[in-house]
Formats: sequence, C-alpha cells, structure tokens
Amino acid sequence: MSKKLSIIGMPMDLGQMRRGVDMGPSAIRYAGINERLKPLFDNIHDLGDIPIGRPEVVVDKESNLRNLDLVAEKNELLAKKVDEAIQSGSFPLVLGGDHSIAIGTLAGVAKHYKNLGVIWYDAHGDLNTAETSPSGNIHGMPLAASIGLGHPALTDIGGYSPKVKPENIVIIGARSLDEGERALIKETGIKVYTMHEIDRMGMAKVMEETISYFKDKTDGVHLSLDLDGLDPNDAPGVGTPVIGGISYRESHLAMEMLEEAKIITSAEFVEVNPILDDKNKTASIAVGLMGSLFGEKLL
Ligand code: 4U7
Ligand code: MN
Ligand code: MN
Ligand code: MN
Repeated sequence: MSKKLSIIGMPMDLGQMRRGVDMGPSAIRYAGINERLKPLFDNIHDLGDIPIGRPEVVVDKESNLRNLDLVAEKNELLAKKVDEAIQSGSFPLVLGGDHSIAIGTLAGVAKHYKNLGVIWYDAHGDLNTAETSPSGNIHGMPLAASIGLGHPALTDIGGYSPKVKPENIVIIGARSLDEGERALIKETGIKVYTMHEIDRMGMAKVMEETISYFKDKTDGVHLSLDLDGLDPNDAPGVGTPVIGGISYRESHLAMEMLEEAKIITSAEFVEVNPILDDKNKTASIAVGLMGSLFGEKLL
C-alpha cells in the first residue's frame, strides 16, 4: 500500500487569548514541512487551511466559555476533513492553531477505531471543564471533552461521545495541572508521566512503557503534541510556556521510538505561535520532530 500524508492547517486562535497562534500552520509550512517529509511518503497532499476568519470574541453567557459556538463550529469542519483524509487512505497530520483543535481532530479520527489510544504530549493536562477552568479558555479543555466531559457543544462534535476511553490515554510531560485536573486524573486512571517520572526513568523507559501499554489494547494511536510540552528554552514560541520541560533531544528520541513501534495512526502539532518565537525556532523544531516521527534516519 502506498504511504500517503494529508496535511491540514487549522489556524485557530479562539481557544485562548494570545494572538499569533493562528499563524502556526504558516510558520510550520515556512519551516519546510513539505521538503522535509517528501522523502518519507509516496504522496503528500497539503489540503490548505480550514477557514477560521476574524470573528469577534464572544463569551457564552451561560457557560462563561470564550468563543464556545465558534470553536465548536470550526472543529466540526476539521473533524470532517480529518475523517475524509482517513477514508482516502491517508495519514492525517493537523497543524495548529491552539489546542482546542484536538476536539475536532479526535472527532474525525476516533470513529475509525474501536479502541483509539491517545498520547497527550504537553506541559498541561487539558482536562478542564467550564466548572474547573481557571481561565475559561477552551484550549485547556480538549482532553476532557474527548472523554465526554464538559459542555455538550464540545463533547458532541462529530455527533458522538466519548471519543476516547480514559484508560487509553497517556499524558507525557505534565508539570502544570490544575486542582480539578488532578482530581480527574485520580478518578479516571488516565496514565500520566510527569516531568518527575521523565527525569527519574529517562525518556527511553517512558516511551517503552507507553508503547507496551498501547500495544495490545488499541487499534490506533493519535499523537497530540503541544509544543509547550518541550522546555521553553527549546520551544519558546508558545502561548503558555512552563519552565522545566522535555528537551529537544528527549523529544526526538520519543518520536523515533514511536516510529520504530509503528503505532501512530494520526498526529497533530499545536500551539506554535511565531509572534512569541525566536526566528521560527519552534516551528522548525516541530518539523524536525515530524521528520523523526515519520522515519527520517541519520544513516
Ligand atoms: B494548552 C490552564 F489554568 N490549565 O486551563 C487553563 F493553567 O493547550 C492552561 O495545554 C491551559 O496550552 C493550557 O487555562 C492549554 C491554566
Ligand atoms: Mn500545553
Ligand atoms: Mn495543550
Ligand atoms: Mn499552550
């Protein structure tokens, strides 16, 4: 079977408050995604960007969620595109955009799998709901929405819920979890490798465990990589940086190990904000990590 990649840009910035993350897909294209991935696929189809426009900020009166209706509406479009890419036999690669887009990506992906696994590579848990969120920003809620928790406008994208079972989720790189998120992790049994475990065990062991955790029980694994999972020294172009993160080298190793294991069936790289970046460094790192994820070799 030929190896096909569909690139989908999602210039979404409505899930948070810092402008510039809508330019993430452009920054990643500018960093050379096509050239870099070309040797690794038989066919690359860049489907362009989902139209987001410049809507005015609207706070939902009842739930207090910023841009609820728009985030939901745009994610429906993304879900459809992702679904079509998979139907056409392509690997969907989504470029963000703030992390609220994972709601749409997962809505498009999860209907194709009975037991989808999700790797959430992030400094944050993104497990808030309107009730627990300290910010009202939807980019802090996509993982909760995907397990069926939160506002129905978010949980029901694609017309079904939930998308993922908590026991099929592994969070890697966590170092900023809100109170409600910590309670939810304990309650649901979501597996988390915080920075403590990464320091202690090393990334190689963390990835070995993650891969064997998924091997038997999932029929596909989605990688949702928030660039703020990396240390801000390596990836400064993100809206919510948290010091003490995963290094560029450790992240490379993680991607290489996922490639060797051949478990990843869809991916998204999110939260790249070129306005906050240092000469497009963060987008370049994202492209480098994609290279490893898709099988680039040094020799
Ligand atoms: B990202 C936060 F309170 N938890 O909910 C929130 F700390 O997609 C941050 O991981 C969320 O970048 C960060 O607003 C969302 C905050
Ligand atoms: Mn994050
Ligand atoms: Mn995130
Ligand atoms: Mn962020």
